[in-house]
Amino acid sequence: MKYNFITAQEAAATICNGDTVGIGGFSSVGTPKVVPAALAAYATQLHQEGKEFKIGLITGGAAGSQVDSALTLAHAVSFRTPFQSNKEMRNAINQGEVNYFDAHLSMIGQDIKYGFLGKINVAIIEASDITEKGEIILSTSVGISPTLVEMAEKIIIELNETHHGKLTGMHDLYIPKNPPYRRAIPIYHVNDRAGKTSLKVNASKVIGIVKTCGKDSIVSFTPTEETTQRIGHNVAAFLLNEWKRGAIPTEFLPLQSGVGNIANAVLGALGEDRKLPSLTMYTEVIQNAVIDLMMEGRIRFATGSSLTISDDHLDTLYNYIDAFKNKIILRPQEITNHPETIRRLGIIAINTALEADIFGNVNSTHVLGSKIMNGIGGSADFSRNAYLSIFTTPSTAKNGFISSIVPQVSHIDSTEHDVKILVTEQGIADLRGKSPLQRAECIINNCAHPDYKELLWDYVKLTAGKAHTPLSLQNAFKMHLYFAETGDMRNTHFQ
Ligand code: 0RQ
Repeated sequence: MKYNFITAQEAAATICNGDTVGIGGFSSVGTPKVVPAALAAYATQLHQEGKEFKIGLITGGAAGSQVDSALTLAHAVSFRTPFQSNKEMRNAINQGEVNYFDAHLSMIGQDIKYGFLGKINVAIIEASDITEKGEIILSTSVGISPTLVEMAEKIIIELNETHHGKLTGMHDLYIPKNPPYRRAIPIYHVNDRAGKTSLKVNASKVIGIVKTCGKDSIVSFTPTEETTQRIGHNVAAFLLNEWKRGAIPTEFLPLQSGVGNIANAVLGALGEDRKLPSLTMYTEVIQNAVIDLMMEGRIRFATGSSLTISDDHLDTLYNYIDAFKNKIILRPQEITNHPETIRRLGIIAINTALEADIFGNVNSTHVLGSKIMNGIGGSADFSRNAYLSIFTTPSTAKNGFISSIVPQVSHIDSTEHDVKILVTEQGIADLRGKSPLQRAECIINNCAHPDYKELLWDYVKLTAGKAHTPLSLQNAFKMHLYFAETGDMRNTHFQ
């Protein structure tokens, strides 16, 4: 081993006020465990001494509370990108303390390499092993770690001994060159490999290695509720029908699914359906349901940027690690989410909306158009380029006081041009080949909650037949305004 061992505190003290720090990991796994906490403590100490200390924080995706909560509570973050799903960070962003820019996850590594985000002063990366040659074997995720290691001026490695010897061979680290030297990405099937299994490091940049042994501590999702299950079954029924009528090839196409209960329910329902062939996944996040379905032989291969699985599922994976190494590849998010591979492989993308409008525009990120929830994540990387782009949402939120189907979304992440299918627990709206008015009719009939159907029809009638898109500028956000004023969208009156 050619690097020095140092403590987390020693590592943190090498980071300076104003530095841009890139932290490895993705979807809260494979993220450094102890240096971010030491950095938060270091920031607090400097603040107590009356010194300024804030960093710019770039990650692959969600980073976990040991990064976002700790650094936010220490008031140590000036800007944040590209994704977070953390209560403290969300509050700090919405209160204006942290400048956040929400970005497509396929593009953040590329933006760093193009120099769009300035210098990366420090990269903090979790490794499961270091090879004889000093190369890094990443741990439970890849994210943007290869790019951070290449571009950062200084590198801190957390060596997580929990994963020692287990994950070697599971990664495929290919990063496209910058234009004009970029070539086609040589991935034609979900299980193709294009790069190396370990990450070469410029040893002179390595500050040192900090030893850790913590697991990622991902909580299992709550058992699925009835609404979630109905959404899952609606998606499965739709896909089964598409497959039966030949609109999806006999061997099926690779799936991408978002994170959370709905994604788990969709996968569960698809896996249960024995009429379908066994499935493959080309996705961002491999979660518990994928491991369960692999054990049952219902998923034959999965590629993603992270193993976002709970401890018991990680134990299962490690118990059968040789078998799983033939069934899983972890790749950089630039590749899992790349438009080229998504379109070439014909991905069926399933993502979640906060709200959708009657034309099929989707808001995944902003409550009432202004308060950030998480971020766009990879949802639009996939929805824009997928073979079939499906968005799911419960038809109502907040005990029915909010309709998730509205006249006009208050913020747009995926546009009507990219959203092909909308699914709620009420039903399925197939938007392909439909005009705006036909979309409105289909979405209200099939997806809106019965409490809101009449209201949405009232809105459509205001301008239907008078323009290409039945939109009333005076009334487009009335449902949002009535919710903000009265706490119930059902009180809305259009004029
Ligand atoms: O509020 O937390 O106070 O209970 O929003 O909603 O129903 O729990 O749904 O956890 O699946 O998150 C779109 C945010 C959905 C997520 C989003 C309130 C609701 C609740 C959360 P509470 P649910 P989920 C690739 C895929 C973007 C990134 C992405 C997301 C809270 O899926 O971040 O797709 N997607 N990544 O009550 C006001 C509405 C609301 C609403 C729900 N219309 N108005 N509040 N809520 N609808 C993977 C990665 O990129 C990593």
